[in-house]
Amino acid sequence: MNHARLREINFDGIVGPSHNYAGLSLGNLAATSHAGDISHPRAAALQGLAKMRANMALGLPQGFLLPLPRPNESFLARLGLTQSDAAERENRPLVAAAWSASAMWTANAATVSPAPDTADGRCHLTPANLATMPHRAQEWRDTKAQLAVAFADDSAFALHDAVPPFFGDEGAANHMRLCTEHAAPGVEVFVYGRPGGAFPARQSLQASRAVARLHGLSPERTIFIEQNPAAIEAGAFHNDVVSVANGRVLFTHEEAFAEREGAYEAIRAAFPELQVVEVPSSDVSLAEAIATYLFNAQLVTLPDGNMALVVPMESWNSAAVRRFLDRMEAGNGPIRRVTPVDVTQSMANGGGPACLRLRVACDPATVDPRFLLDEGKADAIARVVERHWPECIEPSAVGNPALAQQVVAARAALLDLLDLGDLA
Ligand code: SUG
Repeated sequence: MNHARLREINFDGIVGPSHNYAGLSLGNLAATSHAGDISHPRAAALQGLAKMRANMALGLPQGFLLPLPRPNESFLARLGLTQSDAAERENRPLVAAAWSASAMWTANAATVSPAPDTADGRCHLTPANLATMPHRAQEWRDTKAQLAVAFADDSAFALHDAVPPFFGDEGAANHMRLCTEHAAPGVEVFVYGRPGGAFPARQSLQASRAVARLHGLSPERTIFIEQNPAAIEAGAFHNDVVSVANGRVLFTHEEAFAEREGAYEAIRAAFPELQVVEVPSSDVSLAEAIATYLFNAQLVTLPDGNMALVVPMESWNSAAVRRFLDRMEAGNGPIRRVTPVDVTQSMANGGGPACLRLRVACDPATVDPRFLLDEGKADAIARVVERHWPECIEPSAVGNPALAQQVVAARAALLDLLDLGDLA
């Protein structure tokens, strides 16, 4: 099979009109510390679009995925609730779950194994069951429906069901791929958490193994490594909060993995070309890395072959992180360029630049073009967002029928614009 046309496309989640701060994710310190804040869905969606445009300006292909239908009435109905039950304090988190715009973090939409890695030579996608958090566990069927439209070409793609929910799976956020080039077979690294700590370990080893089997990955090029329990304890609820990979490079915090040396050795044994760019705790503490989301950056290969790191403003504005980044840019390592982006609305819920995108290495011609972005489409989406997305949402407004109507109408206007009414 000839994979010469493969390119990495980042599919960013368009931030949905119900974006709010309900504090639903135990162990996600940003989200729990912003619980009850007033959110700004319109600004959030425009920040997301600006990030997509900045990546296109770097010469990178860009796609997007849609917000899921919210509020999710059938989720509430199955719990014996209606919107007005938000008035009762104990029901509020469940009603807020039905309103959550959490599908914006498409790094949790699915695990993706590009065609050169799989037994049948197709790109395999498994939607993540997101079983650990109730507000996220409702996502995967609608996500799958959307992936089925975007990647409908079954000579190029294979789309699976999520793995059964007793095995928590968080998708690409706990998965990394190393390769010399996209067209060549890569080494896929699954990072799981050991349960039993103060915060949930969302990714189970069983789920990672199931995804690897479903995708037909070769055992010699598949690695399972354990996340450092201390990192989960410190708020790294996904591995992509403490490390990111691209091409031959693993950019990681010193404390990301349970057995640091063992992890590097295992990867190197399967992928001798590995280049580790490790940030020592003495330069950036684990707490600072998590607070600033330095590793929740997009590590991308530019058209000239150099790598750039797209970091959140919170990293850029941290003195310790900035010192490290300045040194890295001036050095002779593989990452020579750093660009900051403002995604503060998403960051306040624990979602940085890397959470907002799902990487799919594929032939762009095999993707439904309705999911691919260009400047004209970005302008048109921005106009719909400016016109329909709520300016702000107060926590007490979650459950409000008029706001619910606005949220439903806003998504419908977006689907209409993009000719994606089949996903209504
Ligand atoms: O699952 N936050 C998301 C953030 C996901 C970040 N994704 C990656 N690291 N890839 C989560 O914890 C907060 C929603 C709220 O509390 O209202 C939330 O779901």
